[in-house]
Amino acid sequence: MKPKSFSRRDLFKLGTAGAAVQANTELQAAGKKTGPVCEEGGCCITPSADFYNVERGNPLPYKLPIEKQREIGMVRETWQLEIIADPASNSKIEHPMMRNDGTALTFEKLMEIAKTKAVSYLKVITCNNLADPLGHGLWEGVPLRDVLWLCGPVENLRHVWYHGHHNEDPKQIFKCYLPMNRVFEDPPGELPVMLCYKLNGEFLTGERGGPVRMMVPEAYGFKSVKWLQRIGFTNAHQSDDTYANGNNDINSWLKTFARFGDHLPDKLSAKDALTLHGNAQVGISGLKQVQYWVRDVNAPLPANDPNFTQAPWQDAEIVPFHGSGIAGFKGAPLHPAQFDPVTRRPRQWPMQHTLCRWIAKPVKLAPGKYELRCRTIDATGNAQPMPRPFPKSGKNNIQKALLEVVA
Ligand SMILES: Nc1nc2c(c(=O)[nH]1)N[C@H]1C(S)=C(S)[C@@H](COP(=O)(O)O)O[C@H]1N2
Ligand SMILES: [Mo]
Repeated sequence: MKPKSFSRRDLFKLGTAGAAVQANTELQAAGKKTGPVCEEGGCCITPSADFYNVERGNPLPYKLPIEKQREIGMVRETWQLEIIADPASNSKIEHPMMRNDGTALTFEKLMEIAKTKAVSYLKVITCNNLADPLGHGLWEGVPLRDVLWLCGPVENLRHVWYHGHHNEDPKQIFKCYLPMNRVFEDPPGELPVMLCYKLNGEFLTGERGGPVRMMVPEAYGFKSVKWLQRIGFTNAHQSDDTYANGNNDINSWLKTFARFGDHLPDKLSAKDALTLHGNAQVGISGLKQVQYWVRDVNAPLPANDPNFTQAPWQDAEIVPFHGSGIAGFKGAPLHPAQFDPVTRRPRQWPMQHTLCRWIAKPVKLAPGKYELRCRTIDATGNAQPMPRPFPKSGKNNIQKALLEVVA
């Protein structure tokens, strides 16, 4: 079966009925007006409330009465994080952080650690089951390892698992695993996994996963667990994420792909120029070029070429970074893997794990019907959807939009 592509407009129209059809019933995108918003600079910053939410929970913890939220630790004043050795494993740690003896990590203690350890980085959140990114911004937190070291890890440690608040209902748990090695060491140039408490300079809202959520820079959204409550050291050698149910490739890192922006016309006068534009997600393999292809529907399609590699693609421009997008983040502890500490500008643009803008030169088209497509070429030369076209490791199909040009 061909993977179905959902544009943002489709999502909006489908609402809850469509989400059920899509068999990804946790999708709660309906009711949101915008997704990733692009500013003048080449950097897109999505205001916290404009993200699309992908969330499980009945009731959703951040929608509970404030008294209840206080009781369950959904506000900063009462939030607590437990870090334990998994009782189902033989992991050894010397100083577990527990609620029942008052050693759990509080927000106050986290802020104390943040004074010397805080980092922030740009990152896009994308669900591996959805075609469009959910939002992009500057996230701030403390590297997870700096907190885990305080627990005195000793031996038999192959993974950590973690989960969020889930109404104490095992059926609602949202759980993820990370290899210990990924948490304790970042490959050169890579960003740390972090306990995240801010987005775009503001403390996380409950809707965005606050008081504290996990943030895994190179991973799809499901690894970035919201309403974080408990972490366990385990000697398990396999990951058993909640998302493993549902045939998802839970080890996938972010793919590179282009999408058309909002407000793409489906009808246009031949007198008016068409300016194609959109976002590109920069995955693990980087981004070299964004391209587009305008095809008259009556022109023959290239034969035996499902990824249209032989089509007359044209280059669009990747909008350079101007810095306006992070103008409000003056005090942010920008991570040196992404930002030059002196100039406070990105070391390169576009950057891995982020969203950038692209724009094409205006074109005038004769009356007729057209198919519009866009694609990326990654930094290693692979044209989308290669090298990993498999949808359960993240959707990177080539997007198609229809346009009618009238006289
Ligand atoms: N506790 C919890 N965390 C969660 C989820 C969830 O349902 N519960 N959904 C995950 C999934 S599948 C995605 S794609 C991202 C979406 O993040 P967002 O809602 O901030 O856009 O959150 C992840 N974290
Ligand atoms: Mo997701």
